[in-house]
Amino acid sequence: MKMTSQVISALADIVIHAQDRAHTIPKLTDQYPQMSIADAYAVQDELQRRWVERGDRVMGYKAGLTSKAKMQQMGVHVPSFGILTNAMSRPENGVINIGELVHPRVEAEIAFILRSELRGPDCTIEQVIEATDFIIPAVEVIDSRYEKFKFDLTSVIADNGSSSRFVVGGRPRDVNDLDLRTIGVVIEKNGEIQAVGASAAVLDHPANAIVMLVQHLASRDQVLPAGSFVMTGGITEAIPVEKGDNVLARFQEMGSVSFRFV
Ligand code: OOG
Ligand code: MG
Repeated sequence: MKMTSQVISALADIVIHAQDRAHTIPKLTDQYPQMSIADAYAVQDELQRRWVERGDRVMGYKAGLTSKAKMQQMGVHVPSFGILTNAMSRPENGVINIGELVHPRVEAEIAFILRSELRGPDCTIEQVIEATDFIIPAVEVIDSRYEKFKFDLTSVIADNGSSSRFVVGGRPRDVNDLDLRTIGVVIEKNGEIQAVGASAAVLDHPANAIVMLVQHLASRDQVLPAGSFVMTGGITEAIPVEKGDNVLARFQEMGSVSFRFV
């Protein structure tokens, strides 16, 4: 049975409170085992409504759980999608206040900026490439609000895919100038290598994450608007961070992204 709008709204209250005050909550499916994926995306809609109401701007979307490393790390084997707002964005070479977060982890991702709209259940990778204005390196800071960073697909979707912060850096590149399957990435913490990977880890080609996102939006009668910023998912497993950590992600032929936790 579909959850009522009252229940969806109550769940959005719980999630937004945990996100804003940086505290953990039990998995929503502990209390609502019947919650469906559609219900979880309805909670996201409600989160978005509240963010816009308080003046935040939607910048685009994130795909998550799109690489085997991430799926294995989290024990969830289906990609999820979430909403990104300007309030989550932090400048390159800046600082992120760890006191505002629960148990953050960092992920190196390739982000796409779209020049034109994408729509429909039949969206192809060629259409994604055609619609892309440029790609740029990004580091996502994920921060599940669930205890011990443990969840199921439904719960993580309702928590907006663990989104908390993201930092864009490096240099923008034309999609036609690079082989998007072989972009190497190295994640360092305090000068020590934590993980290495190549972009094919994301669904063979990171643009496939956008194909899946467009299909997902089509199933909800939505489109991916022109100008959208989309993060395609962590290439390697996510790296836990602590106060004082310096994060540096180096992307082959795309420059690097760095910042510090204070
Ligand atoms: C879910 C979000 C995953 C990614 O890039 O795979 C994600 C999580 O692991 O908390 O953002
Ligand atoms: Mg991510």
